[in-house]
Amino acid sequence: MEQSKKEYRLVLPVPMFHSDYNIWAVLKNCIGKELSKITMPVVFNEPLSFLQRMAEYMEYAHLLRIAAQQEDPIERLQYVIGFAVSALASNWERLGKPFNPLLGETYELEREDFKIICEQVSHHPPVSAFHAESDDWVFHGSVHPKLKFWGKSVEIQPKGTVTVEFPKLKEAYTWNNVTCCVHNIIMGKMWMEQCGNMEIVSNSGYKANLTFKQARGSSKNLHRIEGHISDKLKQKLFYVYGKWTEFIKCTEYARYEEFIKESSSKCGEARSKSPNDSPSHTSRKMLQKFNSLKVSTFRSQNSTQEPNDVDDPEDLPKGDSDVLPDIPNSKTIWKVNPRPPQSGDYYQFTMFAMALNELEPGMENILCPTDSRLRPDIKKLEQGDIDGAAIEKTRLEEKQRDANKQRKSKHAVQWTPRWFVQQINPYTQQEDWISNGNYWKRQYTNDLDIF
Ligand code: CLR
Repeated sequence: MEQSKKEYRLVLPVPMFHSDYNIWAVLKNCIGKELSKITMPVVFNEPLSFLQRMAEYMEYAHLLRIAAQQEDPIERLQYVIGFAVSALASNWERLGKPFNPLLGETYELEREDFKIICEQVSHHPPVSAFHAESDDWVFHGSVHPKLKFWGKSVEIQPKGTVTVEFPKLKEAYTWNNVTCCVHNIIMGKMWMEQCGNMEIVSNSGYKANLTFKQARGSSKNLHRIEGHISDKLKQKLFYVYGKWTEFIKCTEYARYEEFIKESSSKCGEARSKSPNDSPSHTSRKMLQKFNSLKVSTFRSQNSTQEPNDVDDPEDLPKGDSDVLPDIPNSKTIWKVNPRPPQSGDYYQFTMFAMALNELEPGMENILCPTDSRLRPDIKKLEQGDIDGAAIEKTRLEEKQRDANKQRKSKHAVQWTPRWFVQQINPYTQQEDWISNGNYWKRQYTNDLDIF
């Protein structure tokens, strides 16, 4: 055990209040609204700001260190894929709404191997920018969550790109975030999936294409990801597969093709022979498993289950399969940390999330006064004071509205973010928010009073 290892809190001060309010009663008045304009009763909130949710991308930051240590750019890309996918894992079962950050709100997090700073750079539309760094990598980007209502579900598109740079290697990787779908917002049990394509592009010439599959009513594809790594000539080099909730593995593309071919031919052979005793039984079974993951039992890792009590087959993944397919000779790039046992009473938080709002000893004196940890409404919810949180939330929102009104008057100073500037990202050639490098100088003033 390293002695210098800091210890962080393992739970929140009090367990959450389990409400059975119907979210639809609130949401039906919000159709067509921007995410930042949806005001929901605090019982639907989790005691974190969206900026702190951005910091959750960093739970598996060690993968970037491993990536930087690789000599082969293809292996580096594998770990960047691992990092990009792992960044989404904490979203599993997290259905509480984080607090909308106030304009100018910041959040910093320093851990053994990295530090990150996030700032709410725009309120309408809501844009959160972040910049994380360590000795051998930089990770930055911005997120503008766009909401779309689709009847029984809501789709959240996190617009914006993210970039990982390895300055010493002069390499950079950029990708887009996939869409997050929240189902059963009218009735039944809400659940979430991540869907769409993620393209991780590197200036090394290699590229990864990943598909986050939609469950579409069966557990077969629930949370599954599949994709490949290709080179400049579009040759597929590696096959990548897994679940954003659990793990990601890869194997040489040729091996994957071999596996598929072998399994299907053995499958054919087996059909003519006795089905159970043939030597190909195992690989045939594997292929079956691989091609159609069967529903067996609900995953037992956590107390909460994937919904099974809705009556519309469109919205009914029968549960997560607990058997996972495996292709021989695969390399595991990333595996999820198990949720803490008390997670179900604490907003389904991961261990990493539990400590995000912790005011560590000595922090009060150095923290930027706009830090999310100092938000009174979040603090109150964290302490289980729902009414107090609601009052504070309303007060902060009114305060923000007044400040905006003042800025709109002719002679007032216009709003400019303090820690980020809007610039063209050299790797994507698109407008992006880039850190001005000043935050960690820790010269904060009290001129922005948002709480
Ligand atoms: C998913 C990962 C992306 C960034 C991102 C953007 C918006 C987030 C979403 C993530 C997770 C789910 C989320 C959403 C905003 C609101 C929604 C927190 C982090 C919650 C579940 C609230 C749902 C309530 C609706 C029914 C209005 O990279």
